[in-house]
Amino acid sequence: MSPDERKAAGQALNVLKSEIETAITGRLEILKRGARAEKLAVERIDVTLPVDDDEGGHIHPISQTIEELVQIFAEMGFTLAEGPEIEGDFNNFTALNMPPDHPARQMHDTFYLSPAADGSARVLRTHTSPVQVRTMLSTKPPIRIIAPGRTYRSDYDMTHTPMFHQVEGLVIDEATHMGHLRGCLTEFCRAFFQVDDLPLRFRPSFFPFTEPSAEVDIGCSRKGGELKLGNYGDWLEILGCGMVHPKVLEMCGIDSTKYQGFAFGMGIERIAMLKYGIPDLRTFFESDLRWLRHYGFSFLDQPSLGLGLTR
Ligand code: 2NL
Repeated sequence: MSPDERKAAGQALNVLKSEIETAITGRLEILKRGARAEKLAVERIDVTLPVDDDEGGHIHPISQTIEELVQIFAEMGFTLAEGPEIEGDFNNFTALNMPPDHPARQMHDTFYLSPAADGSARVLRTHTSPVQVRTMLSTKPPIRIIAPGRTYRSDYDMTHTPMFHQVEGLVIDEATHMGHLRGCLTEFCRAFFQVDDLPLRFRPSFFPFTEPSAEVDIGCSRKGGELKLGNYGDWLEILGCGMVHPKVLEMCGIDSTKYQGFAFGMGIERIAMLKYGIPDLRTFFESDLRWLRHYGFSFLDQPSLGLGLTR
């Protein structure tokens, strides 16, 4: 083309190019809008449809109780910690001030598994303490954790099942003391059992992993054969606790001259039975659908046990 022809053709081609671009952009926009409308139509949920939660599944009382516990402690600043159900001898016993010949080991009715490759014993954890041991070994204080989960002991009668649930808590800082322990557990028990003036009584006790140690009772009444929680003069044991033993801190890599803290443990079935009036422990694990429909919770039920803290 001559330079003049080239100029005219170039201009015409540029116009054509921008027309094509506009057409493509316009078409793309229409296609996108169409795809979005189609996606929305497919994903549409009719929230006005009735939910039949009587025929469907239910939340097991243990799951509900764990969710409630976690919510209450989370509002107090605790973090959820979990660990394996198969544990080593060190994490389950030795680190908790129970050396191989310690008499307390026999009381645990431990399920032993085949030993690990290095010959050390492997067990089904007899409490959730090894979760705290793992946390202390892997993180620096301050520590504030709550560890709910399955635990195992070779025991089966009216009040024992070989698998049961426990929740333990651990707080480690430079100046954590028994006053903090008392306040924390009082707040928890009142929020969990929903009794504002629930009294707590701390009785001296013994655990190899805490010093001093205490067992905690909550106020109750047994008048007329009916158990009621509150300030009625009678007492019911509910949990164990204490200041973490310096030997436990040292075995878990924490300087016991700089740090101290408290720990506590309780049985989840026990507090669930108390709160929800479930009379027989063994029914928890029978998978009886009538029992589950009666004591189970709707998936629409949110644990609503906040402490009402505004912080
Ligand atoms: C109970 C008593 C308790 C603990 C558990 C604990 C854990 C670590 C260090 C020190 Cl890692 N203590 N746990 C302490 C006192 C009592 O449980 O009656 N449980 C059902």
